[in-house]
Amino acid sequence: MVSILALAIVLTAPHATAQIEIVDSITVNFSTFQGSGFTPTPAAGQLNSDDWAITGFSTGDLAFGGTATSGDYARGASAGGESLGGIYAFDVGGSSNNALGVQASSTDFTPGTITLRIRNVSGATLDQIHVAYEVHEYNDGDGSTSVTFSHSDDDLAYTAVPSLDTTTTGATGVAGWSGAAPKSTTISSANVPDLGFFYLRWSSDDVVVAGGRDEIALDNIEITVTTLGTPVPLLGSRATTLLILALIATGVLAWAPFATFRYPSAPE
Ligand SMILES: [Ca+2]
Ligand SMILES: [Ca+2]
Ligand SMILES: [Ca+2]
Repeated sequence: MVSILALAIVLTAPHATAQIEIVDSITVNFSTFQGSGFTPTPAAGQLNSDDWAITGFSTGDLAFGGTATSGDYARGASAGGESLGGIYAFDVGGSSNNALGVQASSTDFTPGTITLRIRNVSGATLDQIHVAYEVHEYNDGDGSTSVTFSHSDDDLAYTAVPSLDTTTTGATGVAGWSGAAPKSTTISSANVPDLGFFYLRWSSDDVVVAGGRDEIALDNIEITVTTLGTPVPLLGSRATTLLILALIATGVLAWAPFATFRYPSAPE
């Protein structure tokens, strides 16, 4: 179905940046990520640094819009079972099911953060933001690692969501990926103005240091937002308005009192 609101947004939203634009539901599944680094103009296998900022690696921090295409930031694609610290495109199972993954080390990501920046171009103020994601673990070391979530509207003050905290298994188990641990939360009263940013952050650190660190990976990040405010007015003649209302009533068109983000930049 066609969303009238989505159409209005497509027609009116500014497109000044390569960042997340608004149309409909989004799932970031890293299907084309190959662990080849981060730039604001990503090539195949890279992620867009306009969307991602990372701290905690010995190579140095990655700010939004920065470039990091070597060392810790570009460990490539892997099935897991690594020990060299850095960011990988881990195949966590299924058919080429890559995820955004980290192998931590004593100097990498202990602690560290991965932050995803989204931009509201809905034309309205965001009310609720629903976030769902998967945490995967590869328990190839006796250590255990935390993965926690927080969010911010200014990239300075972050609000933790302790109910989403997770920790990888301690004693080494059977080699392989654990399967997804699904997490989700709804951020109420987000109050992000039109053209404002919002930040989703995953943090990690050692919980137990013993005989090697597990790999962790994020996948299938779903973001859905609800906007406050006035519906988009129906434009045109009375006849046109009545036609649109009729199409809505019959289900041909959907009046969407919400809007969601998508990624326009293909590498994600
Ligand atoms: Ca994936
Ligand atoms: Ca472990
Ligand atoms: Ca490992």
